[in-house]
Amino acid sequence: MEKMIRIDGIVTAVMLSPDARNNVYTVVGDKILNAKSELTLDVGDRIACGCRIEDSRAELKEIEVLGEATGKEIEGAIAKLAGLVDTRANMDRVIEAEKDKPYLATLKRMAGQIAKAASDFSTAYLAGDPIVVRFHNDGDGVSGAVSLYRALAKLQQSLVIGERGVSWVMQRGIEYDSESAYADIFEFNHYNSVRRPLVLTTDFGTAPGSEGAIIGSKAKYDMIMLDHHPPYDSFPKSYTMHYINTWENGGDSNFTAGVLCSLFAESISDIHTEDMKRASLISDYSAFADRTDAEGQRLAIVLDYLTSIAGRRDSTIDKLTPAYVQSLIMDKKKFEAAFRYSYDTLMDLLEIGAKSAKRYQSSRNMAVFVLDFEQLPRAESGYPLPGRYSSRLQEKLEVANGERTLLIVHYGSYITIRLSRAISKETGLLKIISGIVESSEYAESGGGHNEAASIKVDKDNAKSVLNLLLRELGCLSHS
Ligand SMILES: [Mn+2]
Repeated sequence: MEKMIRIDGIVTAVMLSPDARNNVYTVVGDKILNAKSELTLDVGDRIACGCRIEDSRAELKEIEVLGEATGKEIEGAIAKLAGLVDTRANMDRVIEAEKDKPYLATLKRMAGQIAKAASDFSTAYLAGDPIVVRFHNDGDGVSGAVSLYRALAKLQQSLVIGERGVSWVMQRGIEYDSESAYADIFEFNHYNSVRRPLVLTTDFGTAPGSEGAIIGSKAKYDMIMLDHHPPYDSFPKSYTMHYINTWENGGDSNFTAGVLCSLFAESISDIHTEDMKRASLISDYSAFADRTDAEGQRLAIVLDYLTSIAGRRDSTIDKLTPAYVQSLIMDKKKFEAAFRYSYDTLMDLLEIGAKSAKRYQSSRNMAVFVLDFEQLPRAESGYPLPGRYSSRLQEKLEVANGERTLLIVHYGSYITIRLSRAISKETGLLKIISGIVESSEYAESGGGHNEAASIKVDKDNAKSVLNLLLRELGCLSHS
């Protein structure tokens, strides 16, 4: 269906194309549209024109350039956009809907901050500001991204004519490092806009390795960071536009980034995100997770699988986007196939792992298991990744051997350790690890938390560090 509308407005952004005829302009006036143009326009132009709309495509016609918009006129147009999405009212609705959740108190403390950040984000979306969204490459990271994708799709549908682009990037690793910043600046070079570009991160970034890039961002673009990893005093959050962390609001890591980003998304649009919240809690081993929720378990396994294989050699998924995940969820047959493959692979490998792990008796009255991850038969796809596999295997071993169970998995230059909450305090894993890193020349670094941590070792001398660790855990000989 083709139709023609009239619009008077300001060109607030342009997504540049090698062929200028394919540039996409964002025009903000009594309507908001993203359209190609038969004339090359400049950001800040005030125009009156027609717009031909066909399906999701739009093109500006019969353009009259009325002059350059003043700073005041631009400000006025942007202020109007900010009034279109009432994130505070949406947040009130969210709080009501979440009133039985165990994390309600933390949510209430963050509500104002989330609503403000969501308002700035939706305004940026409507104004055509260049946007990059980076999500951590696990079930928790991608679930938040899917919720945000749903919120933007709804915003687009109700307020915007012609689609605008958002760049979605799956982040390997926990740092917003200089490589990420460089890629974002490169992406922003494809745009001109009256306002600053924006980067949103979810489920990573609170780390010393992010500091340089975050401080550097201040001169060029804005950042919104959503995280649930423990913050520390010298973290340069004042360089971001919004830094929202559950730990700073009476919560901890059990309040997942997937839940946080879903709440953020719901304060932009009235959408359903319950499935994503539940999957994120399960996938991140949150104490708030309902592990009897079969649908949530299935989704968590598939999200974990997709984020494990995407972008790897021989992978069928080159670049994982929330649009892809959403379409997979909607396609029952394809979802079932992905679930079957990932579930069967995982169960087989857990079975083998549980059988081949060596069991040690410890003087600390616990069962200690050691597994060489590289002994497992594994697919080229790289699924499952060793860290997440270790968490799953620990769960399985706890079921069979009780809560006083500890698991060590080693592969290449890493030794990773998992243990139950029941014995984490008395074990003091982080203290043991820092002692080892100090005393052994083969242990390079270590960290994590008291239920899950790892040591980076010299690959050729991993055995020596492993033996040191076993001795610290009170294991002398294996039974
Ligand atoms: Mn997480």
